[in-house]
Amino acid sequence: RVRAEPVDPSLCEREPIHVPGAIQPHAVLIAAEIDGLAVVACSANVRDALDRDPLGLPLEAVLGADLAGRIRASLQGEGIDPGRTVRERVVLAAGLPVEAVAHRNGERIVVELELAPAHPEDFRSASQLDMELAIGRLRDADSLEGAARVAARETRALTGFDCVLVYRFDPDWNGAAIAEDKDPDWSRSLLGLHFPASDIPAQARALYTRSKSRFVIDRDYVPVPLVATPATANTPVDLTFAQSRSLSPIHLEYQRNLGVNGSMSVSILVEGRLWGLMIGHHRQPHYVAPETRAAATVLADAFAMRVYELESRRLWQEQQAHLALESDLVRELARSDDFVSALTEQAHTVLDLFGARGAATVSQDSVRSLGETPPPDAIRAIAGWLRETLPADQASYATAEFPAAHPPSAPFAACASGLLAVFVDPERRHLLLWFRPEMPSTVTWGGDPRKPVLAGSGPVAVLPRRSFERWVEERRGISEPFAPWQVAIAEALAQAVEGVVLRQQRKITELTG
Ligand code: BLA
Repeated sequence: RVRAEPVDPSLCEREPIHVPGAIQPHAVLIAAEIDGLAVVACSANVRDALDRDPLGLPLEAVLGADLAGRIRASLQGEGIDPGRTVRERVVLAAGLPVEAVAHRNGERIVVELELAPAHPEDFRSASQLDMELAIGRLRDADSLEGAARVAARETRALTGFDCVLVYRFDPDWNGAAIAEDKDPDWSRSLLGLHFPASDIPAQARALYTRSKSRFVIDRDYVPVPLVATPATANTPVDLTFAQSRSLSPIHLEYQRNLGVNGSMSVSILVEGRLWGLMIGHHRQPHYVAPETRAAATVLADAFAMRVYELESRRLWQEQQAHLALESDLVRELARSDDFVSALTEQAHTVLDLFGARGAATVSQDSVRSLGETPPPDAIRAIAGWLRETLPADQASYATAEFPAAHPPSAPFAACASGLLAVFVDPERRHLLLWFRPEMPSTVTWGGDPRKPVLAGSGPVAVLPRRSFERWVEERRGISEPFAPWQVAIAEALAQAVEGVVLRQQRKITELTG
């Protein structure tokens, strides 16, 4: 039934997960027009919560004048942010207590009525004190790793999942589980494993940047379709912000393969960018009460702020240290006629910059190198290649995969997988180079990342891979990347060097002329 060859992963990105046309069965959903508040769509299970068919009726008639009035007051009008919500516990005409959550999305108001489950797991919801303590512990954590461990532990204590992971995206949207807190009885561990970008495709990441959490109570639920009035049947209800949105069947299959039933993912947004996810896994169906779900997103937010603090502090310290080094070198340059000796023979040298393990200066054809670098001939060849290939208006070059860019340098991958180079003068006679070694990099993936997708038959056209066996990839010829601020410092230093070169030239002209 399943063909085993890989299928174009962009298939995954085409699934319109914001308009699945269905919700999870623990809720009832009603969508109304923003203007008249007439109900234009509802989930097929409305009778679980309401005593009448709401299609075509005004929201007042369905939810009562009080609740409809409050929804009108908060969500109607200009300039309301999409996703803004009104949340209330109400008793509907049918006599059932429900949690009502209404939000605005474009020209519609979406109301979700959540019924308490018949047999909720006995899980106490978080008190304010619990939250204060948890946030305090996050604040006390002094490293990113430490804060991630605290976040996983506190989120698990709060939500009761068998396992909570902190999942961090890399710049290419692959990700890794950087912290894990789990039930010791569950032998499976995903800590440290990497997963390819296609496991969480682009449209899902975009949705998770706008809407912060997803909870699945029971993976094997039967989705409840939405039904619409004939007039609106062609404009599907956008469920981007709906808590009961039915998740992609491909992803539910993925969770089946992972041995996960009840689940959660809460967005970790740092400076508006999706930095990672707080992922919850349960081997059984798992109900998390609405207020606890809200508390979990507050914790994820607190963690995100701590991440921002720790990362900015680390970056600031690193940059300060570099600026101090740079000004030492510039001071040496200012009192020198020979930029090579100013940069390579004093107390501080170019090798102290950028965590490089090798550095070199090229002045005309003469090479001076420090630390672990390719031999002088190879450096001359690199300089020649840079002179030829860099566009005239580009003074600097940085890569973390130099052997791929310049195959003749492949034999030197051990010391020169990363290269940062900057020209000193417009004529490109002189340049400065920094080398970074190959990362000692075996990446352990949770499954073979080259085979993410299988073509399926039946209702699901593509299927996620089925194996999460550790799959070790050896990466060759890749270094830690150079950061843009490091390139900027290299360029500034090259400008100071240009001053020395010009001074030197003037002296030579004076002497000879
Ligand atoms: C969504 N994929 C997701 C989500 C996670 C992952 C966390 C968020 C949804 C949720 O709340 O559960 C992936 N889960 C992981 C990873 C770990 C984990 C990496 O526990 C590791 C610790 N997925 C595939 C392939 C496709 C795919 C091949 O593997 C496409 C063909 C699709 N994943 C996919 C889609 C979604 C998704 C479409 C969106 C689900 C939704 O929100 O509707």
